[in-house]
Amino acid sequence: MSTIATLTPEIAAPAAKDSRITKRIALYPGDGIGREVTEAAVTVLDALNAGGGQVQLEFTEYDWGVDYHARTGAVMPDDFLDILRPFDAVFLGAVGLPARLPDHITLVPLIRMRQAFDQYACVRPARTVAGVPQPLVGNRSIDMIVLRENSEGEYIDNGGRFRKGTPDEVAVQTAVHSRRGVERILRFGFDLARKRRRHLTMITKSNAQKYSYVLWDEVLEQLEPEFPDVATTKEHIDAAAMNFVRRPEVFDVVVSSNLFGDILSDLSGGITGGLGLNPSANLNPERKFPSLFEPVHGSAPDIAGQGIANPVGAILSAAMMLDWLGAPKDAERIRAAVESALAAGESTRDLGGKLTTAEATRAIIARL
Ligand code: GGG
Repeated sequence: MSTIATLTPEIAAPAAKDSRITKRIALYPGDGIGREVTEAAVTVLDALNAGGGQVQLEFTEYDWGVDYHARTGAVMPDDFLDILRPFDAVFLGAVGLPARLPDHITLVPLIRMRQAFDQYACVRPARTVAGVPQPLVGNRSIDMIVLRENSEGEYIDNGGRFRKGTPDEVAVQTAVHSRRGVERILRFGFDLARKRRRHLTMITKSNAQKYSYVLWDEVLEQLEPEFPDVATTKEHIDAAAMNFVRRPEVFDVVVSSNLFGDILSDLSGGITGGLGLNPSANLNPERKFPSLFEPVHGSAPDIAGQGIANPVGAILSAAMMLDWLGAPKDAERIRAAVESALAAGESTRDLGGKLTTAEATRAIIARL
């Protein structure tokens, strides 16, 4: 069984040259278990800082989300993008508490951030971890990255509702796939594949969506000669969903549109043992804007406030952030500590363990 010790060195920047350079991080814990797992990730980062990590981290926390909405009438301030722009990175927990506010309202800052900061490459690794059972697929060796186009596609805010509330109501929501957008995410995918097993699978539904996904097919075909050392496969989303379960070990880099990547990355978490494990990075590869790091999971209102949320997805997202900020050794220390704790069965209930969020976090810190 493979380990997670080298989960995402693919996105690592060269190590920071100046010793202990300071990086400013905006913390947006959000709602539900987002707050609990963010606290866990910051506790781990503080422990690294205290022991003299490669970079010094300075956190500023923003209390945006459902409670902020209850106080102010908005989920976040109007100028939230201006507030975030100067930071080196943004670290998010989770958003949404549908019993108190519709999810399409709480999700707005996340989607706007990804688009305004051109975080077009959403990197979502999923890998088998020693000590973690895989109830959905049995003991399979999985090591894939779901690379989600994150700036356009189905998440563009373009549409409307007509004859609202009448039996004749019609809702229209348009997806936008630009040649530039498709090309840059595929190039990013090819580059990632070159650092891994040199296989790229592109997921579309080009048999049924004959404009948008046929464009994806054509752009892939156009790029293939530039990357002769990378093997490519095309799959439709329905077949890919089945193959993630049937033969997950064949996938290396999986590139897809915004919506399909969102769905497939949850599934990739499920097959490796649970979504609580999975980290993600929303990257602006040109580094003109801050990138955003968050666990793949949501706010899990059913277990929020009980202190039992799995902190691993958030802690591994913090490791991805360190990779991106030029502290790959610190990132590796975190991944090794997580791996060692999980292998020893020191995990939360969702993974079959007995630990609380705080205990699981302490177990990881003890192994740093
Ligand atoms: N951890 C981030 C979070 O709260 N995700 C919930 C969610 O539904 N996100 C939608 C998306 O990633 O597009």
